[in-house]
Amino acid sequence: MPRLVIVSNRVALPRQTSTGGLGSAMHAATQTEGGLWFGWSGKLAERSGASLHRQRHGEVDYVTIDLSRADHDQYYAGFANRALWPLLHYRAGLVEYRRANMEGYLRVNELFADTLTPLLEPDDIIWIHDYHLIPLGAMLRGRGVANRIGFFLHTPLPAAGLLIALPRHQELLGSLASCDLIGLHTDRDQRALEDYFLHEAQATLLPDGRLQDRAGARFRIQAFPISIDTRKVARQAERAGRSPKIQQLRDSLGDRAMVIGVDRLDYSKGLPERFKAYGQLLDRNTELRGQVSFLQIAPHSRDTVPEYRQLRHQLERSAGHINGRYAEPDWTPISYVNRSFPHQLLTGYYRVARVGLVTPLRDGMNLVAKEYIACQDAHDPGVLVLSRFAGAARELDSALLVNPSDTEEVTEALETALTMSLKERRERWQPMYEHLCRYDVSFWRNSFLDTLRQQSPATDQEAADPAAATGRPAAVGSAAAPGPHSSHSRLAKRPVLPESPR
Ligand code: ADQ
Repeated sequence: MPRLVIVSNRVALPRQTSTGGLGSAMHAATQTEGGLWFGWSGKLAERSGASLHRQRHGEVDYVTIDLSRADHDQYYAGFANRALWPLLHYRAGLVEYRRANMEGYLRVNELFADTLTPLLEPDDIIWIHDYHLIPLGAMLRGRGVANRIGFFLHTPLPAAGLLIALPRHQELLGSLASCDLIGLHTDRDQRALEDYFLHEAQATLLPDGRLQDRAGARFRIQAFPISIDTRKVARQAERAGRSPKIQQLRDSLGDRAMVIGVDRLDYSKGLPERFKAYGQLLDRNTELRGQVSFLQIAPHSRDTVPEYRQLRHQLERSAGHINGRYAEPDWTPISYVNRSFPHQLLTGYYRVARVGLVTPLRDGMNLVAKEYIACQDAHDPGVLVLSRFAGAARELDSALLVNPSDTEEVTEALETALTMSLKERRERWQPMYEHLCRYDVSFWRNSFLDTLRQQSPATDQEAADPAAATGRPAAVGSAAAPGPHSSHSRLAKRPVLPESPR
């Protein structure tokens, strides 16, 4: 079995409390597959990549490098999080593009490619993750890596009309063509990327559904909705539900219904709008005062980015305002907690909550929505209120679907959820739970990797002239190996991205 090599900005070490969707999902994925996981250590050092940190846990080797302050600021905080993240979440107004940041982004991707290449074996399957590492596949090809390369984008992908606002977009997004397979969460994202390649990058559609760019590189774009380890999460929730901590929470709630929100603190998650909708609920439905408690868990993320600090202050003010206005000596309307929790405990909170409130303005998928469904008690399930603009809404369609910007609609959905009959709650929950049991994280991982393995580098016709048709260079460490993998690549010869100053 070929080794799986995962590459992502951050590496989620086992036993670390991960508060990110990618970490949660990949953690579940590596547990069965094993392999190598490479990325940034999350630490800063005098010089980027000066040493490799290696750890082995079970079947997985974790290899990380540190970054210098300048690289961190330009690659991570600057370009990835202040240009790409807002753009990919349809927030063109928040995009801050600086040339130096893009150079830093390319420089760190080059460093990842330089560091990873000697660690690769000829049969490895490489799976690159997320917007931090868009050009990495092309940079690996440029170093002679001929292995299968897959890329998965964890964010949404907006329409081409928005993507072209990014300076040098063709260079950046066009470099994805060096990967054999590009995965996105939904068919809408898939269509948007295909449309971008066909209309902005002069790619052509091949009869087998793949695309071919102007340099002859062939690649497939396909939707693979990410998911969770549904049955495991359900078991955790059942156990957690019986734990003393959760029992304590139930006791403190008494007859009150709990509404729960769990998100990284991020402007894409629609938290100000969510707080507003909850405030409106208490304002207009006086009977619910004292009868409902809202627990919003939102650990800080990306604190070095000013927009995130502003959001933090805005939410502190808003929660303070709601509590100041409606609280009673024996009732706090909103508990706003900025901490991470062990996942097991979190599943217990989901199980206790009568309503899961998941209202991002845009979200690639949103695993919290799926976790909330997995954690419910089949005899007495809660209700999911879910944004139409989360990828998860395309699967969890018996949730109460809302437009998060229409705070009145969210308020109404909350009222409906809090008063919904047991019969309707069960009818809505059951099909969503069954869907998630079938399409879980293993299904996601297997379907992506199976599709990647099937991406034949050469069709019969290509086999006659593999170098021209596939754009594949020789496999790393197997220069003498015959077959399609030993052909030379145009992508390898032609620098896909300009050399960035180091
Ligand atoms: P995120 O934006 O991080 O993920 P999400 O998909 O909801 O969002 O995943 C969050 C994960 O972190 C969940 O597993 C949740 O349980 C966990 N988590 C959140 N807060 C926590 C806390 N306080 N303590 C412990 N755990 C916490 C990105 C994209 C999403 C996409 C995922 C996966 O933005 O759209 O669904 O990647 O692709």
